[in-house]
Amino acid sequence: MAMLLYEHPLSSYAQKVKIALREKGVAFDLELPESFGTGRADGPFAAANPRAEVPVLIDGQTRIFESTVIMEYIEERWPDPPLLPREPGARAAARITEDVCDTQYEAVNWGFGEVLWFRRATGPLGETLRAEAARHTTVLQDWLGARLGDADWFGGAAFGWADAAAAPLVNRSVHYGLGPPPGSPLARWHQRVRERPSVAATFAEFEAAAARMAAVADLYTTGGRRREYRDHRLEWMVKSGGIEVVLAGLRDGNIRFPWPDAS
Ligand SMILES: N[C@@H](CCC(=O)N[C@@H](CS)C(=O)NCC(=O)O)C(=O)O
Repeated sequence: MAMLLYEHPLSSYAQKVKIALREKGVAFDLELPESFGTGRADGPFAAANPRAEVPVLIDGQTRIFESTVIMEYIEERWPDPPLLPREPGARAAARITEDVCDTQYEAVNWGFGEVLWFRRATGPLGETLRAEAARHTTVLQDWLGARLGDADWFGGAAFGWADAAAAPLVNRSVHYGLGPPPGSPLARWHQRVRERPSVAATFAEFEAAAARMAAVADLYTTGGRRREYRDHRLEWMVKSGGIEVVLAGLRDGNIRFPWPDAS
């Protein structure tokens, strides 16, 4: 039986995992959980991940959540072709790039989406949050660009772990009009990475879902679903001046905090 990946095509964490599976040539089915975005504790998705977050990988009896843990599992279960380099220092460097992408960078993209797609803030506050996201994006892209240097890939000569982790983040910035300066090493890397079949397929799913976003965005602000405010995302919203957004979401009942929930 093929493996199942619970995912959302817009999730950078899910995209990272799909790129890894496709690089390995492993077959898998995709499913957007019916309860996604509700935090509901019923159904097979929540049974596999009490945090009710995607991605979740189901491989027979093995059920794994947390995208980095899933990446480790994929690398260990299908070692060829390897995504992590061999040398310990290079492996650590790849993991650091992934960690910053998963935490600080993802939070900035998420915050921009809260304003653009979910209209959590309009007027001056909306402008402030967009400006902060743009400023932080530049800082993070400069950091990534310095790590890339003149190499083709983050690990040097071969595509690998850090490329899979960074691709969804930089691509989303490009989608938002916040891409790296044209002609810069990071912009050239983005051109290169999007050509890889594993990445091209994953980005095509992202684009299709992004085009549908305007139609479904209201679900998240009318209380039909409760968007999760967690960790670096919540921190980004507060430090960027958006505590009002958090308070409004709590008042209107359309945000939630991570499991175990207060309610
Ligand atoms: N640390 C987790 C984060 C996963 C995560 O936050 N996923 C988001 C989608 S990008 C999610 O499922 N959120 C659930 C919700 O908003 O209800 C990982 O790396 O897998």
